[in-house]
Amino acid sequence: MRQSQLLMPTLREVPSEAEAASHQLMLRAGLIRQLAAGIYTYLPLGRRVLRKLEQIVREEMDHAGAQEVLMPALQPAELWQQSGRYEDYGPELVRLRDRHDREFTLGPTHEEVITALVRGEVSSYRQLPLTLYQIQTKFRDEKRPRYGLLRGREFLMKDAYSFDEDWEGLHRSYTSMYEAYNRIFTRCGLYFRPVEADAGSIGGEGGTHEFMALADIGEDTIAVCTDCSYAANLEKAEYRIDKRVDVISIQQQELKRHHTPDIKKIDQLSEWFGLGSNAFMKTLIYVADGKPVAVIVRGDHEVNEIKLKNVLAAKALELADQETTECVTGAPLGFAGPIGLSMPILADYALLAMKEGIAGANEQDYHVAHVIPSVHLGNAQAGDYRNAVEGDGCPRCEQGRLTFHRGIEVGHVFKLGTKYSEALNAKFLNASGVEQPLIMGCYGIGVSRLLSAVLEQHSDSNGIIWPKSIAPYHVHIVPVSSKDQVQMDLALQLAASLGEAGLEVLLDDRDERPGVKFKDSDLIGIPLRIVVGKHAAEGIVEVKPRNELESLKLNLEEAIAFAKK
Ligand code: 9G3
Repeated sequence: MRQSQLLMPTLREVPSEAEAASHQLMLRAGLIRQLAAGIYTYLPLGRRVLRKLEQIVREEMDHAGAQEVLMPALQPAELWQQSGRYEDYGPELVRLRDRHDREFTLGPTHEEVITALVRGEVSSYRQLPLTLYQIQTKFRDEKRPRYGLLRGREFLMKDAYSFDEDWEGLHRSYTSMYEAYNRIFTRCGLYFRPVEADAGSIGGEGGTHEFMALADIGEDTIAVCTDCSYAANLEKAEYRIDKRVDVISIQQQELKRHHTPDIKKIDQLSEWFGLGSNAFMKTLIYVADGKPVAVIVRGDHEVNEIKLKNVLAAKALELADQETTECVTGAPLGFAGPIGLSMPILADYALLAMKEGIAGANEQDYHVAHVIPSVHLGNAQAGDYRNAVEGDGCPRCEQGRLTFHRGIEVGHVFKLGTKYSEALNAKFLNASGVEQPLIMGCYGIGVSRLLSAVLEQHSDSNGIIWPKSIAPYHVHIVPVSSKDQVQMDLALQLAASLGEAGLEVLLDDRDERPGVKFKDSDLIGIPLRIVVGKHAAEGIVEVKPRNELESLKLNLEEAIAFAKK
């Protein structure tokens, strides 16, 4: 490809609106341009990379026995009403009306559509197992689209759906997809970890894993064991419940009220009492499906609202506002405590392991000391309601400790069970002639997000360093002077030979100063650069891999051999 003809508008400056490194690189290297917030056009270079990512996904899906389909983006609202999800989503679900005023959604995902399709085509166990997938544009009207393709409102997803006659079959389909995901992300040159995750809104009965690309910009936090293979999204991460009781320095005595004027936060309390944050009991009032509930964790821990929501099996869960808190505890925020509450009390294991602690007195400007869990919290529902913290013991092995990493979720696999097949009446006749609901799994990869994740991990101060498997071109031929006929002839000869060898070549035939050419070459990150300069007359070129500092002086056939290798 001649670069003088390629639409690749590189930018010298870093665009101010781009915060993430990958977003800056995609704009500067001319891979994408924004049409509207969270909505992008892929320019030729970006499209070439996206197509290679799709191709890797396609090859591994086909290798795993999945069959490719393509479903519509426009989905009748009736399907979402049948699955009961139409009301579950707010403004994030794009809704529209057609010319006959019938309601549709622009699909954020396709459980309903694929289940309705299979309902009509599969009726016997002989047709199972069946896994169908598509690579298609999804619409989710994110409140705060950001970081370029990392969180867009229109994005490319590979979504697959498996159908089995029983849970053993689902386990096999799930395992097959899980292994395919490991191959896909490895082939893309991504540093990633599969982690145990929370099923979230999609529901489903049996387990789910997320594939996390390790990157500081990642919105997710994952807990990884130092010793064993345990890894989990912080939303779900467990830890070894130590039996030891945390002894704090104050002796056991009767409850003692302390006047704590306007002292509400743990750090204020810690200073006021001269004790560590783990000496306090933090009481938070939530409203779960309209009912107040008190959650108590140790002062140095945070409530994990996903765990809380799962334990309560609540559809709606939010922190009580000031007014509600005052109404149900008798005190404003910051003075709530476990003693004297007339609502369910959920106490975290680590809090119950405290010998005693200081808690709010349910009275403005007062706290109470010497609260003893075994004495004052006997009626509390013990559980795991907190986020793991770094250094917690691993829940799976004896010695390991949890370390935290930031991650970008690039894949998510779910065991759905019968949630959608029952809601949409997708059944089959089993071997005994009995009608059963199909057992489903669903499996997603954010293909456009994957492009960003790769860029977060593969760049240096000069620009992109593409993994060879997904680079837009394999070789970048850069004649130092496009006006020099000797150089151009050699460059064109080299381009032709490499093209015949099946390599994808970009030739910088622009009439630009060498410095500009080399800066652009580093920026767009094609794996191998071949400079045709002053030694062209002797047939010598300079070959330099993008991720190495030194270049090699080689003759033409050596350069071609090097490029092929
Ligand atoms: C919606 C909206 C946003 C959503 C969903 C539905 C996420 C929704 C979860 C999934 C689960 C899996 C198949 C591929 C893998 C992921 N955001 N999810 O269901 F209406 Cl607005 O999409 N779907």
